[in-house]
Amino acid sequence: MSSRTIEPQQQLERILSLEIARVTERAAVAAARLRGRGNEKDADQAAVDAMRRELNKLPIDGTVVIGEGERDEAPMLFIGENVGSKNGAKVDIAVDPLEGTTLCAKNMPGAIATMAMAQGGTLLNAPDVYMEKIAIGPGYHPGIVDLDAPADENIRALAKAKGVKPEKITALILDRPRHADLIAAVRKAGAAVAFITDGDVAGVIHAADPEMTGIDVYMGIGGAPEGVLAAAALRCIGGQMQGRLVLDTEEKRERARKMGIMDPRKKYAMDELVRGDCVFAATGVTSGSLLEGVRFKQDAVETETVVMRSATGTVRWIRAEHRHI
Ligand code: VTB
Repeated sequence: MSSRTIEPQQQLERILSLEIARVTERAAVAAARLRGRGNEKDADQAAVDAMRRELNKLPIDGTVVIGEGERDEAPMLFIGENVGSKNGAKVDIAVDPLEGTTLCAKNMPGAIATMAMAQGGTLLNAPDVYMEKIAIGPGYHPGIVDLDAPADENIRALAKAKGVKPEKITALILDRPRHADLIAAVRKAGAAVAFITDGDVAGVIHAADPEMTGIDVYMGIGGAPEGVLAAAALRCIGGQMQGRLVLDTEEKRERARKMGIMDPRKKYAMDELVRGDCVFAATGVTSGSLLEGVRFKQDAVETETVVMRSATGTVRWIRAEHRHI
């Protein structure tokens, strides 16, 4: 570990990288109280309320660029909402207070509370539409997989770069009917498919550590907000990702235009989804392969959080015991 000189501008971000853990912890605990109740809306609302309360305590002048929806349909943490104490650095905020509302409502593995923060104006302002995504972990030459290449070609290229047969490659894909052709192509190329029912922020993160997770590549169409959050995480831990918004109606293209997206077919590289240094945090709501869920004990509540920082690539796993929550 080398000693580094820390620029004043990085100092705040450095401190905030631990502060944001508190934000996702609070959201996770609030959502976890409603695990397994079959009520996605209430669990989401609880997470949103808790996250917003905590965010407003941070010494930042924050703008929500990825949030709960566009202003008129989301009462809180809407896109454009100003958060924080307002006397601090101008930052962009991406939030998903409860990523995997269904997972939480059904008490299934993998629900998380997550957020990312970056310098003002550096996170893609994406509307809540779908995004085509492909992501792989670190250690590969840039561009060895491409969103526009056929899936079988990507699998073969990845296998070759890894020095293995395609049979040794596993692609993680959201289990949706829209992915039938993709799944067939991946399998035809010889690779295996692992499914998730929800939660593709964690899905993309899995691709960054194939030795641990057995996942080599994340492929398919998920939410655009989740895409920006995943890109923030990947920017911290290393890897490659591309995304393209699915703007298949004039109404969606118009919404995107209002957010400054003029080319509806643009393929975004990871560093266009997140254009500068960022911090990312996620806390488990239900236990999954990335994080343990919230544990309610007799006199304490336990959480597990991962916090990442792109400036240094530091990844911290924080196991917290909360006694007054
Ligand atoms: C994915 C998944 C999310 O939305 O982004 C998915 O990661 C995409 O939407 O957890 P569909 O469910 O319509 O396929 C979520 O499931 C959140 O709603």
